[in-house]
Amino acid sequence: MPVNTIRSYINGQFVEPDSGEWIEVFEPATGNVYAKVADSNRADIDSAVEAAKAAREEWGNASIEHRSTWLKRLAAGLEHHIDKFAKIESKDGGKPITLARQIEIPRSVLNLRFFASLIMGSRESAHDSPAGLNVTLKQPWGVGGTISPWNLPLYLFTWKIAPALAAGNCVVAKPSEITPATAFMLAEVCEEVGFPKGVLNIVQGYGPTAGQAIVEHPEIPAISFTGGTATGRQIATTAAGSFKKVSLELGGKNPNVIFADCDYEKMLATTVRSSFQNSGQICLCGSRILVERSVYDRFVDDFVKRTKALIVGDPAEAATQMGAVTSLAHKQKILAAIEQARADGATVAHGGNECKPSGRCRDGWFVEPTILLDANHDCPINQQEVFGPVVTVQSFDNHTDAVQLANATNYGLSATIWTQNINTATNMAREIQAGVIWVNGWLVRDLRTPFGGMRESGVGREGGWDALDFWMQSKNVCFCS
Ligand code: TXE
Repeated sequence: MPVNTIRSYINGQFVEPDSGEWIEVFEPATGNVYAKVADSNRADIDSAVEAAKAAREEWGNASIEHRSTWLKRLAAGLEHHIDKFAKIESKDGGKPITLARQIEIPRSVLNLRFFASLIMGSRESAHDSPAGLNVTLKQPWGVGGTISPWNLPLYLFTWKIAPALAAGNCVVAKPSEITPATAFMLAEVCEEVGFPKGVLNIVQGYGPTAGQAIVEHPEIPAISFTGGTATGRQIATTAAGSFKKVSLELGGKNPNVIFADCDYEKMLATTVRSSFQNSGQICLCGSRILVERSVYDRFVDDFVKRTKALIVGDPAEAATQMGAVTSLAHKQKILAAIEQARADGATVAHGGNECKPSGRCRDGWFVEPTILLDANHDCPINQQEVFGPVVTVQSFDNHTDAVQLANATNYGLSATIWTQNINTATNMAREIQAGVIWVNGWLVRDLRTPFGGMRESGVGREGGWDALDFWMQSKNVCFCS
């Protein structure tokens, strides 16, 4: 599977872009171009929609066993190449190979298997009354559009296509132009296993061209998007005009609330992960750490020590714990956010600069894991998503204070609460405005649970039945007495 010319996959064929143009693909750890990806336009999206329309009847009307079996075959094909996928995911996104191999690619396999299994338990409902018998059918939309980001490329790509396909839709899927490689490799797996043509079409390209063409296409009634809040707003606005159904999973500025009575060791180890895993480029990272005043000094000392010990460097090395950030533009955005925070009065307890690992990564895009103190709760560093290895630490005095700080942004994706007091945990969980809350842990995911944000963190929920429901529309049939 050499990855250097990344074409789109439409109707079971690898195709060159209509424009004849290509986009450079960089390896973030070295700053070098290593591949080119198709710069697709509206004509390519039109072809993909035509292919999906031609396949939708057979796929949508097929038995659930049929669809489930194909998804499981795709999962098995992906699993067979798991090491290659992990290697390329690490190269494409700058993430540690261990993270790709142990978490992200296995989770991509699981996404396909999970929805292949869940659909087998699907059920429709009936309501009987003297006036008639109502049967509610769940039918696929036909053609679905998915648009996924660069931070967890295959993980989020499969998280979207799996429920859409399981529910009986044919899909036009656009991965991020920044990390297109593993979606392309999945297309190769489709070919290898003989996945039905036209059911999954993967169109590569930029957001404002290929992505926007998906959102505007009159024959795509439902769209699932994960990405930045500004892009989500634009998609929602465009889609509203034609009453499309949208699922939007957007940014976060998640609080990590630490009470003095917590299991300190577990909290400390987890907080290092929830701050810096994947260089902080996970929408669920806890970027605002709120600490009860009585343990604030102790926490800052210990947290800085643990963060200093993180191994930052070549993502291809098994020991590396933090790799590069995903693009040069993103590195500059992160560094600018740190500079702004300094100007706003924040002090740097650790990091704050780009870093230059030696050897092959000396020109790569790396940012030190950064801990900022003394930043006011309403300044940009505590209000805007940085999406990099940057956290702030603030203190609070009591429960009320903690809730106020936790809710003091426009986001509402996730939160973590560290305490051994069940009443504190229960009340905080009730009062914090976030769609996903962990008590004494982080990133513990059960795929059956609803996943998504409140406020500017999104619209709708993914995961389990919520995802399958999104990809189907209800039709009630009344057999009148
Ligand atoms: O994401 P975009 P960007 C946040 C994070 C980051 C910021 C910007 O804060 O710094 O967003 O990142 C496609 N119509 N998150 O600009 O643009 C694009 O091609 C249709 C949080 O890189 O949102 C890609 O496939 N599609 C986040 C996808 O949208 C469009 C993950 C995401 O890119 C489009 C990523 C358009 N007009 C960034 N414009 C999370 N929630 O996990 C772009 N795209």
